[in-house]
Amino acid sequence: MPQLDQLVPQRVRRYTTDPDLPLRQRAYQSTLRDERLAAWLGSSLGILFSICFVTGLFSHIQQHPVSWFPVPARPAGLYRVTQGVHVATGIASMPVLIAKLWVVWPRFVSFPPFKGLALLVERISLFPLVGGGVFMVFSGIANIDYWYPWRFGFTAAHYWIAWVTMGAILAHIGAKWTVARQSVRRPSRRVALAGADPALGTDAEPAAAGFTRRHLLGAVAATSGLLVATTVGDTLRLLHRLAVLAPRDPTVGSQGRAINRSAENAGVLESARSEDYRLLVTGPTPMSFTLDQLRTLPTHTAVLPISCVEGWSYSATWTGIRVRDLMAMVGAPHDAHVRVESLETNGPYRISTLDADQASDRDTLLATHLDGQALDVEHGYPCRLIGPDRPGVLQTKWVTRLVIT
Ligand SMILES: Nc1nc2c(c(=O)[nH]1)N[C@H]1C(S)=C(S)[C@@H](COP(=O)(O)O)O[C@H]1N2
Ligand SMILES: [Mo]
Repeated sequence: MPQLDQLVPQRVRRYTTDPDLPLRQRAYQSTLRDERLAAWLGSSLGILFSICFVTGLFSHIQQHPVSWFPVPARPAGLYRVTQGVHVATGIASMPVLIAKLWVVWPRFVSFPPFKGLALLVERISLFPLVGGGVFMVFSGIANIDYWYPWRFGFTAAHYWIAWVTMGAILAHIGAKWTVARQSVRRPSRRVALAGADPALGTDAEPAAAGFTRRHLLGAVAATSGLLVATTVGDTLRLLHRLAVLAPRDPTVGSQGRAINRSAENAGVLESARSEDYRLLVTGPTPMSFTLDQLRTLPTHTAVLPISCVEGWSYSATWTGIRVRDLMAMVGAPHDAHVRVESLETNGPYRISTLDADQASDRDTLLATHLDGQALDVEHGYPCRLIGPDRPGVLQTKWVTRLVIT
C-alpha cells in the first residue's frame, strides 16, 4: 500500500492532510468523494426531485381538488401520465440519492461538528434536506410496495414533507450554486469533500482507484434506468413483460384486471348481491332504482383508464349509465356537483365527489360492464363510478347513492 503522502500531490495537500486528522475521517478516503461528483449527482437529483414534486403536486390536486385550481376532465389519461411520471422519477431517484449521500458522507461525520456559525447553520439545514429526501423516497417506495411500517397518514405526510424538502433543496441549491458550477465546469477543480480526502487535485481520474467518477455515475444511471425499466411496465403496456419488480401486475385479478380493495375486505359481498339493492339519486325529484330498472336505462360505452396512485394502471372498455343522464332524470342543475357513495360502510375511499365538469362529461359513467362482461363484484358490481382523468381512488366501487349538491 502506498503511503497517503505519496498519493497526494503537494499542491492540494493543504486541503487534505491535517496533522490533527481524527481517526474517524481516515476511514473515508475514497478519491471519488469530491465536489465534482457531488455536484453531478446533486444536479441529477435536483432535476428528478423537481419533476417528482411538480407531478406529485398535480396528482395531489387531482385527488384533493381545490376550488382555485379546477382540474379539467380532459385529457382523460392525464392523471395516468402525471402519476406514472411521479412514481417513475421517485424510483429513479433512489440510487442517485444513495450515491449522493455516500459521496458527501464524510461531511456528516466530520469533527468537530461545526467550526463557526455558518457551518453550524449548514449542518442544521441538513436535517430537512437529507431527512426530507430520504423520507420522500422511502415512504413513496414503501407505499407502492404496500408496506406501511408507520402510524401516520401516508398521503398527508408525503405531501407536507415534500414542501419542506423542496424548500431545503432550494436553499441548498442557493448555498452550493457557485461551488457546484465551478466544479462541474472546471474538471481540474477537485476540492475534497472532507478534510480527510486525499483528492488528487488534477484533471486526471484517480488512477489508483480503478473505479472512476465516470464509472460511478454510469453505475448509478444504469441502476436507476434498470429500476424504472423493471417497474414502469405496470402502467406502460409496452414494457409490461419487463416489469419483474413492479409490485402489482395490472392484468392479474378478476376479469383480467387488477383489484386493490376486494369486495370481501370492503365488507360488501352480501349487500352488493342483495335483492334489496337500490341506487338512490337525490335531487329536486329524488329517484330510486332496482337493478332491473337500471338495466332498462340507456347505456354508453367509453374506453377509460383506472390509474392507481401506486403507479399501476390499465385502460379498459366500460359500459354503463351516464351520470349526467341520471342527473337529468332527477332534475339536477347542469352545474351541480355529485357525491358518489358506496355500499362500503367504512374505508377511506367509500365516497368521492364529481365536480360539475366531470359530472357532466359524456364519459362519466356508473359502469355495469367491464370489457363487455357484466361487472364482477370485485370491480364494483352492481355499478361503479368510472370517469375521465380521475385518480383510481376516486373511481368508487359498489355505488348505491348519488347525492346532488
Ligand atoms: N368503495 C371503494 N371504491 C374503490 C376503492 C375502495 O377502497 N373502496 N379503491 C379505489 C382504488 S384505490 C382503486 S386504484 C380502484 C381500483 O379499481 P379496480 O379494483 O376495479 O381495479 O378502485 C377504487 N375504488
Ligand atoms: Mo388506488
